[in-house]
Amino acid sequence: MNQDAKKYRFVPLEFERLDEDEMLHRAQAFRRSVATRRSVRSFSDAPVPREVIDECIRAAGLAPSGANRQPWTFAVITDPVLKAKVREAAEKEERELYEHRISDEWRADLEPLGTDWHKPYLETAPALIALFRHSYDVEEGRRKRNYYTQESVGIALGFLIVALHAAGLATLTHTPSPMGFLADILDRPKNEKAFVLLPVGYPADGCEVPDITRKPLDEIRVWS
Ligand code: IYR
Repeated sequence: MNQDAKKYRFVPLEFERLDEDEMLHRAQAFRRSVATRRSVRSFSDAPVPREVIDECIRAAGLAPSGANRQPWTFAVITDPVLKAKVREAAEKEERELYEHRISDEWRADLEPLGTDWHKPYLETAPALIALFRHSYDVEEGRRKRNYYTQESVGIALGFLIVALHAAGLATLTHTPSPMGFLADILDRPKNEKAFVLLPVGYPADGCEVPDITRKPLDEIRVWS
C-alpha cells in the first residue's frame, strides 16, 4: 500500500535565531498574554467578523499532526436555528449527565465552578466552532488511516484557543457529553467524531469568572 507515495521536496527552514534576552522577553510576553485567557460562560450576542474566525482556523490548521494527515474539520455555526438545535441537544445530554450519569466525585469537583446543565451561551454566542476529529479518511473510495488523532486534534484546539484569544475573542472549551448529536445536526460524515464545541464571541457586559489559581512552576515542572 502507498508504494507510489512521493517523498516531499525538502526546503530550507525559515527560522530566526534570537538572542537570549529577546527569547526571554518574547516568552514572558506570550505567557502574560495567555495568562489573561479565561473560559467564558457568559457571552454577548454581538457578531464577530467572519474573516477573524477564518484566520484563527487557518492558524489552528497549522498545528502538527500525525504523518501530517491533518485529521480535523472546524465547523462554524452562526445560524440561530442551528445554534438552538445544538443547545437543545446539548442540554438534553448535559441534564442527563448532571442529574444521573455524573459521579459524586465529579459533581463535587464541578461544584466550585458553578456549572450546571443549562447552556444558554450556545445560543447567545455569535459563533460555535464544532471541532471534528477524523478517526480515518476516505480517499478515492478507500479508507485511509490517520495517526495520533486525539493528540493532533488536541494540539490544533490549543492553537485555535490561543489564536482566538490573541484576536480579542473569548471562548469556552465545552465538551457536552456525549456529543454525537453534533455530527447528526451538522451532517458530518461517519469518519468524523466531535471532539469539542467552542462557543466564540465577546464576553457579556459584567461577565464574571471564578477566581481560580494556577499551579506554580515548581508543582508542574521537573528538570533532570
Ligand atoms: N460537560 C459538562 C460538565 C463539565 C465537565 C468538566 I471536567 C468541566 O471542567 C466543566 C463542565 C459541562 O460542560 O457543563
